[in-house]
Amino acid sequence: MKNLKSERELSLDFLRVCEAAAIESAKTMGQGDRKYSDHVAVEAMREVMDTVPMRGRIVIGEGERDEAPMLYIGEELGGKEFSEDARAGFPEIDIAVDPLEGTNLCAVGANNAIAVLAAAERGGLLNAPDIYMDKIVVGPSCRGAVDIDAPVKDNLKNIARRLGRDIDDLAVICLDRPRHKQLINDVRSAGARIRLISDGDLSAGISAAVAGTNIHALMGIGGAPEGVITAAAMKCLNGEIQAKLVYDPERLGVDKSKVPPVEEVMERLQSMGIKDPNKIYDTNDLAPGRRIIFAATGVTDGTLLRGVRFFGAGKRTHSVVMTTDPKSIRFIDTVHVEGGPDAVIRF
Ligand code: VTB
Repeated sequence: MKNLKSERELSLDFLRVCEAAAIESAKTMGQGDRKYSDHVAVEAMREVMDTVPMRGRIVIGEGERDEAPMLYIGEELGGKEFSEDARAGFPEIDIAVDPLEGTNLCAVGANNAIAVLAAAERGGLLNAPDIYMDKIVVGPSCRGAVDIDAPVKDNLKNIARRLGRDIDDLAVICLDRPRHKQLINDVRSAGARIRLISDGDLSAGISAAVAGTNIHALMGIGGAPEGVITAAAMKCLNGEIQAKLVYDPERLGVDKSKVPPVEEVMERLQSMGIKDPNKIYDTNDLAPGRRIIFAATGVTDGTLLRGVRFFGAGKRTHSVVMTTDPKSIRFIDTVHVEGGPDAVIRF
């Protein structure tokens, strides 16, 4: 991004991108077809993304080129409808997308499905492999107080101290998976409360970094791509993520046949330039960009965002758009009016 002006303008372009994906997937809410919900979100996101005045490149997307027709890793997009000359002056942007985070949530109409993306200057977002990642996410007051390798109890003690409360006043959010049996036991025996969610550790991580959500930390293993997008949000919210890639089937609590062989994963990591598979990533490793844009729109109702509402004369979406430079967090309530000159807009 060449200057602040272009970044500010782009953040509103990315808002349109997320709104479009959220609206299309919200139309499929509760239909029980998560793949279809995802597909329409991807299509809508791609179509609008291509109109953004940028030279964009997908770094985290729907998969490798041969497995995903749209928003695949390495896809270049943006600047459609502009001349070659105009395009040459557009900023070069790296983009991480999750057009429908929580496909299952949307398919059953459960809370917290979102359409989300992060963008930065070239090289500003880690090109993470699509494998699992162990994460701990906390808000600004707890930055520097947690260590992903420390016992759960110690982290909770430190979080409680920083927040000026007892451990039993804390709530930890965590994906409800068999792989988290030990983690869940540890949180319980430390005395903290726990919120188990069926899906969506990205929006859960963001909630942990926003005061007033009644969630004080996210812990556990989810997707690595979601970890990078969470890190981009943390840069805007002053929160912290620490993370480690997870490739060991034993830690995942799954049968070896369910995940690619460790040697294969290692080769892939090597080819992606990841030398140490056991590295502890912090917020800046995952999202090193200095000028980051994060945008998300609610698909179903959630902790931070309302879901898409449909009414006779149009649709209403609720989004958050955050930038690091200047640091701003905008909650945006958009009414998409379609009902002609007599449409009534409600407060
Ligand atoms: C993770 C998590 C996501 O899917 O990728 C999860 O980061 C998949 O985990 O937020 P499982 O393979 O254990 O189901 C989400 O929950 C939603 O896409």
